Amino acid sequence: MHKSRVLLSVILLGLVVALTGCMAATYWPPDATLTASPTMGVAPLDVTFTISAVAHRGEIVNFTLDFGDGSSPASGTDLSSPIHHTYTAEGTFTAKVKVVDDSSLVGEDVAVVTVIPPGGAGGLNPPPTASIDCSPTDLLTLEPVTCNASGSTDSGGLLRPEIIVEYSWDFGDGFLTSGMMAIHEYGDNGAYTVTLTVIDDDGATGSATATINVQNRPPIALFESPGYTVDEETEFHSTSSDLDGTIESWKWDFDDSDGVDWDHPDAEGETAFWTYHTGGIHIVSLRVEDDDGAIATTSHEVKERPSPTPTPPTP
Ligand SMILES: [Ca+2]
Ligand SMILES: [Ca+2]
Ligand SMILES: [Ca+2]
Ligand SMILES: [Ca+2]
Repeated sequence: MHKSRVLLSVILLGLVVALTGCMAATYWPPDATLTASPTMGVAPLDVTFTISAVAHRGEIVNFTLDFGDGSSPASGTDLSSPIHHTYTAEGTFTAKVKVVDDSSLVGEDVAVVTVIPPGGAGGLNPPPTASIDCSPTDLLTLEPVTCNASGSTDSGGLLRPEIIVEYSWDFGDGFLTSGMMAIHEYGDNGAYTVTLTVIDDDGATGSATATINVQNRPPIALFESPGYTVDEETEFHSTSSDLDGTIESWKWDFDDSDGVDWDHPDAEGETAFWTYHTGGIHIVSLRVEDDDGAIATTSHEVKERPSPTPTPPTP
């Protein structure tokens, strides 16, 4: 008898333990889901929160929603209506909802909202990076150099498009232009710094430079050779030119019996005069120097003019 009572007690105890275990297994806190829309935007940012919750036992009796920005939490019993909140300050905020069931068990969820300042201030708009590629970088005056900015990039930052809206160029000689590509010809020699400035859609700027070495273009030596008459003074006129400057000196060699010595020219000046005392073909040389010291020479034959036919005496 005692034995069976003990057995019964053991069985009962076992049932209680099993039942308690089952009840404990159903005593889960409610599942909560918090959704924010939008999750990013420019301040002031209106965000709509929706809460959904499932109670595993009983029902949800209330909720509390902390917006994470120090403002007063929202609370209530109606989970079906969305909750609106305006974030005025920039930053990243973690909103947290707590839902409570009728057994006082709490379910939680969070949603993260990122608020960026208007106008891109505050470091959230990274400035663009300018990339300059000019070719050729060594050239003559009046030859085109092409500069390309297409390697420039803009990192957009949060929610911002990565757009470079303006490319502006300063070629260092007073020539300014815009566009992703720019072409320029320098009118004078020198070492020039080309500056590219890129501007993104938020007004942030980046710049880069390149150095262009422009060489002087030498002059072109030319003169007219009208022919000469023995024992008559003949005028020789230089038609030389310098495309990127001016000609500063003209030296002539007329006497082809003693070679050419530019330290001792036979004449100087744009226009020169010489009298040949012997006929035949003579070699005339002209040496011109531009304002940058570049030199060009030319030589060619001048021929004796045929003797003019004597005018018959008028009767
Ligand atoms: Ca940017
Ligand atoms: Ca020059
Ligand atoms: Ca020149
Ligand atoms: Ca000579």
